[in-house]
Amino acid sequence: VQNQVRNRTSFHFQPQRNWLNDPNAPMYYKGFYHLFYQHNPLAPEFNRKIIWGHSVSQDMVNWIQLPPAFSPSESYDINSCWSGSATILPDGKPVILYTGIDDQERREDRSQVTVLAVPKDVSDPLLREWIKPKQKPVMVPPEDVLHYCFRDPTTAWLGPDGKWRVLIGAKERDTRRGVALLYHSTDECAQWERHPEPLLVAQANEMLECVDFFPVKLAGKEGVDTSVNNASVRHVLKVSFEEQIGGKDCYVIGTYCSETDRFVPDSELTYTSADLRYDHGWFYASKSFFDSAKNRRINWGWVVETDSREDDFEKGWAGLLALPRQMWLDTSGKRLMQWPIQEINYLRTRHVSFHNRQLEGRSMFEITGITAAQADVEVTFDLPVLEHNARIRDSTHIADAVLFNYGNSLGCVYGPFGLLALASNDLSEQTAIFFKIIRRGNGYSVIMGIDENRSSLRDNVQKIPHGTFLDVDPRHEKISLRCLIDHSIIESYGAGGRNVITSRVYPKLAIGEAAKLYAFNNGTKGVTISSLDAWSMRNAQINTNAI
Ligand code: DQQ
Repeated sequence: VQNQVRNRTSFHFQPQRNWLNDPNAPMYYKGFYHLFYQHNPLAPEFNRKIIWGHSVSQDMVNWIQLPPAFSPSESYDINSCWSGSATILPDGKPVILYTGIDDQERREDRSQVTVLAVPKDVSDPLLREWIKPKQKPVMVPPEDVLHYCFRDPTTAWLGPDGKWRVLIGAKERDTRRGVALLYHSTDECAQWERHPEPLLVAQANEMLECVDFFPVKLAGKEGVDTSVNNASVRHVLKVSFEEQIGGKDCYVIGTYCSETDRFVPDSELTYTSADLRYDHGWFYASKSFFDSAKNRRINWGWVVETDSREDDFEKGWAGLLALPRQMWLDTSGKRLMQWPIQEINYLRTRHVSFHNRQLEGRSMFEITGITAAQADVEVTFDLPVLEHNARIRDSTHIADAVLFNYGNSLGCVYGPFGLLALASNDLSEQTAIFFKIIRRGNGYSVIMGIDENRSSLRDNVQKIPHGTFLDVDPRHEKISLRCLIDHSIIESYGAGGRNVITSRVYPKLAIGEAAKLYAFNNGTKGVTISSLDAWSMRNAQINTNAI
């Protein structure tokens, strides 16, 4: 029943109704995963009284909705409770630091401050009630940063000197540079003192939103607690910066010295397409946490609606979270890997599978036997020996927009090939998740893209091609793809999670049982599907039950 509501998802996290944006303070506590989120409970749009929604789960797949954790109540947060993070103290008690918007009359005068919150009853595994124990904020914007650009405290970590550290994203008043300010606390997050040096100074006039900072192991998929720092880890610093359309979660990998509190990234953030990104589609304001129950680092990100405000009011909801993704360092050490947590597989039901099927040039076939609007698909493509062929395009002369546009690449040799998801009977609606091979320099590169252009017959929906270079060498590796299709969202993981693209689409015809799935090849050369496994996905219980 749930997914019959227009374009509503069936296994992605969202409140029952109205508005959601950033995920906040994910944590594991006494057998439960807790997830908080920026929420307007009154309408499917962002407003000036954002509260913290709160849900709990035992598997991060099915969620129970609890009463909101924080609402504006004090002079320091009366105009919204904005984003923040949780920290588990050594005695096991959690604390939360979040952003309060204070009580100044005029919007431009309002300050962003840091608020401390603690559970009322730590013996309650559901942490139903939270209190704000302080009469005043624990941090206010310093003189040299803009009072309206000082927000989103990270999870705190403990240094070898016994002091806690936390980062706040800010923008300098004079230079307008984005900075990640570092603070120290000697008393378990209740009082904070600014460290003279920011951990990161961005060479751009961008406010750094929702900064995240955490260690990753040099080898293996295991995660570590945020306070771990030794020779077996590196550190990741992620910033979210807004753009005209949507926003980007970009990151750098580097070395963090706890003694000097210096972070030396391997590369600089450039604020261009050269930066490492968690996701090349719609994915913003993400936040990770260490899951101590299963020793892994998990990241949650917000996926915005890209239909119109009118559509959101008609639907009665707006905003969802991408599936929780486990993150670890790639064996190259140069990027993170991401993969939906294994618990998502519990939703898999009806299964179809085949091996070694030829996908001729300019051909397509339907993948039947599953619910194509609600599916998990894993496919691996095997390429023929690449011939030196002048018609393999050379990317250096082509702008990104063309490069990643599937409609413009019909003349290619190797690709575009891939999946057509959420396709209508007459193919007037379809979303292509595709690969194509181009010649670049002396070698070959694989482009992974998603083209939303034909995803919906509706107007007033943003339809954008997304794409990136897939980090594989097509002469030596097969090309694998996993797509999680859920009515109005498609999450695509290339090469086992080296590159990810999340897309929003709002089909009018390709809904429910009418939606179809195809494998296609628009290139002139054939490719082989060495394996394809597709499953129908069950509905998850997402906040359908409230306590
Ligand atoms: N959303 C929050 C802010 C944050 C922004 C407000 C990022 O705290 O900077 O809802 O999406």
